[in-house]
Amino acid sequence: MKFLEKFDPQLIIESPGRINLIGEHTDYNLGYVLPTAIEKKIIFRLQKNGSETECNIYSTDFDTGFKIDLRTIARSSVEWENYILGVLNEISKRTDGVIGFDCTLESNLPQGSGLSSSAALECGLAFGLNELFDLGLTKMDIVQLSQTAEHTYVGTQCGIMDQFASVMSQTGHVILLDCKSLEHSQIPIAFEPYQMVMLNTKVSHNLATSEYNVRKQECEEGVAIIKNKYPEVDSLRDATRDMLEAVKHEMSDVVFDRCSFIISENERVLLMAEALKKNDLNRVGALLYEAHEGISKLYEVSCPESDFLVDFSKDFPAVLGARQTGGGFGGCTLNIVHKDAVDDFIQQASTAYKSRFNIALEAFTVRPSAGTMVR
Ligand code: GAF
Repeated sequence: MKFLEKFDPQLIIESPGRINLIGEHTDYNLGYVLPTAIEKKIIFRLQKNGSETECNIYSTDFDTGFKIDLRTIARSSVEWENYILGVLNEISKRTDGVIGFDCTLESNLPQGSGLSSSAALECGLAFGLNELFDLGLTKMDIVQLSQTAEHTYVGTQCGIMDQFASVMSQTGHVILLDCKSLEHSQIPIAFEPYQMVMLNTKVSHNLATSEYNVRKQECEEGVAIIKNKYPEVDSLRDATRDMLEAVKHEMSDVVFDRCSFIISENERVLLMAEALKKNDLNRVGALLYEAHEGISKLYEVSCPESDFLVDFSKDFPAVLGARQTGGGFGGCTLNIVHKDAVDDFIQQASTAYKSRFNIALEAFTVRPSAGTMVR
């Protein structure tokens, strides 16, 4: 792109992906989650370009870019552009401080792998523009406007977890976040002598956005039925298993299963937080397997590839637990593996996966890392 010829970035921002230890699909049900940022990230290089309204965005990985006129921001037919445009649109509702800029993007964060490259893109841009133009946005503003950008420009009615984790994470900790009050605490995790190993199925079934929104609607349907009998219930976070059982006959089996998963998953997040505080790693592992069972059978957001890898890990004694992480329908499984067995585990899982699906598995270890920052 032409601007690269005179590109002299004034600011470099690192914006990480995230894993979620447990608490899947609980965020938009106003429950609890336990995510953290990881070392894999998107790097933004930014400069003011002297223009009032012209912006140039360029992805060095994909050797592609686009121009934006700040006076006419609108949705694009190119999906990734909407993450950028949505953020600019949200920022423009809050301040007119953004003028012409150039931005390059470089990433080692696999896309469509359940590690939230979307939130990394949204939050990194918002964070970078806030620094570059001194917009006065708080970290919470950045989290919330990025989430709204995803709703309005991308079309996924996501919860707040990914953006929160991308911005608020601290090295060596997972965040216990209450998605209703937004109260949160940082819980230290080390897992020694175990490590977190991600196995990337390399599949991203394109049901992800449509089915995600369907799950949200099914949960809302469940809440409406429970609320008829228990008016104090505003979200599945407020519902108990007894309440759900009391109205079971009024809902479809599917809606019952969805609600049942969310109620249990919320409980599991709190149990996981306790297990982490006691460093009870066997319990940590057992909760991961339990969660995956629900993800697969009750919430039905897994896929044959993720199920295969989780089942494979169950036969591997050095693995304490595993589950698919993120929105679902593919992406990565998270595995807690003894450090002495990591190489062997990856090698055997890769061989088994290749022979079953003819796909080369991608595998890497992750550590809880810091949120979006200026480099
Ligand atoms: C996606 C969403 F963006 C998150 O808000 C969350 O719901 C997650 O799926 C499932 O836990 O990453």
